Amino acid sequence: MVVLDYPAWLRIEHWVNVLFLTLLIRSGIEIVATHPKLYRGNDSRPGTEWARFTRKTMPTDKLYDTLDEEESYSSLVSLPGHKNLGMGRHWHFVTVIGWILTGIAYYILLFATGQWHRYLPYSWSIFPETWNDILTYLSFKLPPLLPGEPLDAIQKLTYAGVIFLLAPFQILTGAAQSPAVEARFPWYVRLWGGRQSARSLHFLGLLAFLGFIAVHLTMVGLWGWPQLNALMIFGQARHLGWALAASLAIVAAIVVVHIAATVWSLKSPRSVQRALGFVINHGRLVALRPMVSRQRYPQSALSPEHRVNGKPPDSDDYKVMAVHHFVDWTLHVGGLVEYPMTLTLADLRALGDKQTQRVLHNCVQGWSSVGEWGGVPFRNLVELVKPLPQARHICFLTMQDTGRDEPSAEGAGQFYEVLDMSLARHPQCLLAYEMNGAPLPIEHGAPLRLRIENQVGFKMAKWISQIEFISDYHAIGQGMGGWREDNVYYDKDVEV
Ligand SMILES: Nc1nc2c(c(=O)[nH]1)N[C@H]1C(S)=C(S)[C@@H](COP(=O)(O)O)O[C@H]1N2
Ligand SMILES: [Mo]
Repeated sequence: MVVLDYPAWLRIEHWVNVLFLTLLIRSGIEIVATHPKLYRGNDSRPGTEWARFTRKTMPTDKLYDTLDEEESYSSLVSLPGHKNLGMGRHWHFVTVIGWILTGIAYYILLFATGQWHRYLPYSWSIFPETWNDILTYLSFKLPPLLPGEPLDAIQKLTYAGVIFLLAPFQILTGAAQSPAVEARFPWYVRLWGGRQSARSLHFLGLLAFLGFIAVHLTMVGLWGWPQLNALMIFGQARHLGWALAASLAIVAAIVVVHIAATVWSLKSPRSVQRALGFVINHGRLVALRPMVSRQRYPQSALSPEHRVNGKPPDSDDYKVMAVHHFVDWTLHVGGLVEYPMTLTLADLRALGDKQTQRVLHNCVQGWSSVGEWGGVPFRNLVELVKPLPQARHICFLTMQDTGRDEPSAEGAGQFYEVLDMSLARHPQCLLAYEMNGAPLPIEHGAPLRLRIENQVGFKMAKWISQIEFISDYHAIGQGMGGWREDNVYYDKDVEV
């Protein structure tokens, strides 16, 4: 029989977990704040949310976009707080990489050392015992520990639930929100009841973790804080004073990490974006880039109202073109190509091989809609213009001047996004001029927008007027690979 003591690795894992979980919770709240509404299914139709964490009401008489719905939360609850989705995502993803790695180490050690006996019940009698324990706690008494074990029945079941169910549940519902995973395995999203159901469940998982932490701390208080604390510091219930000092020092260190992460993110978001982005993007390119979109949602899945993000060009040039159904509009395709060209909408249609795709759209903010897009497969255009070997990225330039068109946005200048060449030949990389069987509406990017279905929405530039094949993007804008990367510190490779 294994001795269920507190080996050093278990104690270290415990405190590391406190750090990671608290970082995940705060950064997770930052992500929720950007679209503080929860829905079921795949769709985020305004008014269908089952929960909301905002008092804002949206106008019904004019176009608003989902950025207008964003909430600003305090740094006390969110990392870093104050409408910083880009930073929240960086912290969430970098922490989750650490959390998963320590989790794997924890599982291995648990089973290698026999410590799993601590959590896995030996007999069905644990359930009636758990019920008795609940009654005992309710009468303000402490129930008996399981014979020869450090925990009572309900504690054992709760820890088992958190370690073997809740933690994997959060990872699985998190993965179900990755556009690359959704695009490659649509059945996996269905398994959770849809993209928004997965997001809602992920949020409920957060609440479960908060509940667990509250009960855990209460229990430690009830059963004897000094002794249990010493077990988690020294592995034995002695040197209680030193143990207290040590645990206070650890908690202080964790608080310092939180404060440092918050201040760093608020003061110098660009350097956080570069440093954490380096780690995250490498992980992503390995794990998620190979996932190619294969979505074919049925007609019946189409969202009755596809949400909008970004405000259309507010220039007379654009408006005049819109009146004439964009017959005057031209698309310039050039840069590092053998055959630069200028195409009209009619030319694009005449390219033939029109493709339609019914797909799930994921906004980085968390909302989603299902739409049908029709247009030219991007690879057809690639074959036509023949990129030179030096071409490594594609820059999509738009007619949107954000300073003029979206004055409330942080940042100004022409909206552009850069895509890696590796995505250019994806079967569902599309230059769309139609939506749901009709010409592309203005708010969705008329006359032409990009669809790249394994990525997050903001990569899919709307109102395109120019496409450039380039070797390097660092000289464009602020050099981060897109307008949103430049101005709101989003991550560049967004398979998640
Ligand atoms: N030019 C331009 N393209 C853009 C945006 C924008 O603000 N400007 N917003 C992006 C974001 S954040 C999303 S989620 C999608 C939204 O597409 P939709 O409005 O058709 O749903 O467009 C993307 N393309
Ligand atoms: Mo978005």
